[in-house]
Amino acid sequence: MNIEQLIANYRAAGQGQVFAHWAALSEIERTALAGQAAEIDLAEVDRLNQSLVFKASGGGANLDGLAPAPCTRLPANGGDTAAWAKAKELGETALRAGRVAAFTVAGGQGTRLGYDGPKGTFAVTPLKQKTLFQVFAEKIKAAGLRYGRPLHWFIMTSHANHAETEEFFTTNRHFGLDKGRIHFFRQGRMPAVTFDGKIMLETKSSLALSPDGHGGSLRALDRSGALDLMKAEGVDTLSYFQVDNPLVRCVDAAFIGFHLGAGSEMSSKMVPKAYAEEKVGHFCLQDGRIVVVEYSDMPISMQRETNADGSLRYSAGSIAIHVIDREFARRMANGSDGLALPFHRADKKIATVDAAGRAVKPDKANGVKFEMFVFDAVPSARNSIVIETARGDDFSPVKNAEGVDSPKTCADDQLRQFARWLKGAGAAVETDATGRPRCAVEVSPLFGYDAETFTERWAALSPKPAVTDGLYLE
Ligand code: UD2
Repeated sequence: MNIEQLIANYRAAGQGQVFAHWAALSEIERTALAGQAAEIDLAEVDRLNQSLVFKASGGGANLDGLAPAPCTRLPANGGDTAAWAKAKELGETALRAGRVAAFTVAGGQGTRLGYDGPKGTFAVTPLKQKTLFQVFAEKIKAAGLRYGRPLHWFIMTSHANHAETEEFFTTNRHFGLDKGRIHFFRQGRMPAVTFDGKIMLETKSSLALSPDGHGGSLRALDRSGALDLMKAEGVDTLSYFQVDNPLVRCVDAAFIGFHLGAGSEMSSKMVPKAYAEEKVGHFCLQDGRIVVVEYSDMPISMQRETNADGSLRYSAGSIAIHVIDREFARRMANGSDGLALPFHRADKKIATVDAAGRAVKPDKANGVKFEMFVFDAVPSARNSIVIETARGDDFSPVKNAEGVDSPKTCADDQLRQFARWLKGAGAAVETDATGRPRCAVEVSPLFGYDAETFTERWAALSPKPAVTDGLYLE
């Protein structure tokens, strides 16, 4: 499309302000701005303005007829031990057949942590200070060795962190993984709009663009050719997790087995919420379908509702770990069958320029960003299931610089896990009342990545090392 046509389209859509400083721009700046403007789907922006921005309710979640979702309990909490064993076997068969790939969403901006760099490059382990990416790489490598099939690993980045992420892997020689099996691709971007629906500029020659949310991963998998690559490689199942959670079992045979056994298109893990106000989504049932209601969308009174025994009624917390069927991702991505992820509105402080082109740093929200959430695909999935996992085995994210979900709480949770494995294998470990060992130890995922693999390796060690400060098992 030529530039005159592009500008005319923007004017016709009531978005001519995007080119307000055109006359003052250099040729290079004009090309950059036009390139970004051409990326935007103006009809989509208009639909979002009508449905989310101009509505006083801002498109809040539908809470009609919600009930807690059914879920498969852990054997320790009354689940069927034989069903778990069967699921594990089924998952292991799929892993041995090379049907499963790991998938990390790493496109977020990580503003809360205050870390300036791709979040996956943040150091998290207690002793060796391994980065999030290294922890995942070692878990993925260990699973490949155990099942005799190296896994493909898909990593979604953003425009802002793509190059730096790739470079980090190159510098670290892909942590010993086959680089031909690591696939980076960028997620899409959405423009921010003012409260009256006008697309905002970040500078005179650039739009205020931001990542389209982790839900953008489904579109990005499709657009980037990742789904076709998976098909060609015989991969039909994606093990999805977030970059901020080093405790996650990157591939979990039992979870994969439950998903495949149920003929599910998208399955989820849950942990019982630690307390009513915990900031996780809730698995609920609505019109016979499983849905996820984000914490910010569920009234606090509802989050505090209890059962007769005092336990939380909506206790199934979403920890953003899913198994996704490849062809389901494709259907959701291209909107066939009328399926498409909805956008959510987030009011934010957005750096912009004033009419004279001067930079403006607002001190309160001045615009709206649009994001898709991957869990909004759950209700569209056939036979969706939710299984329980133990928090200590799957979830301790790093989100904030201090307090809850911080580097400190995450390192402590890793230490507790290592101590549990050691104790379970018969080693003497001194711990405090919370199960945190008195000395700093670390277990490489290549030594053991769950209680079972750890116990096997520990049993084979002779002589066994004393559990003292600085013990590293690799
Ligand atoms: C998310 C879930 C919450 C709970 C929690 C568990 C939402 C809205 N809420 O909360 O219910 O499951 O996680 O930890 O998701 N990301 C991208 N691209 C984007 C935005 C995010 O890749 O455009 C990635 C990001 O890198 C991170 C993950 O998605 O790995 C989570 O993003 P977040 O920190 O915005 O989610 P949070 O903590 O609000």
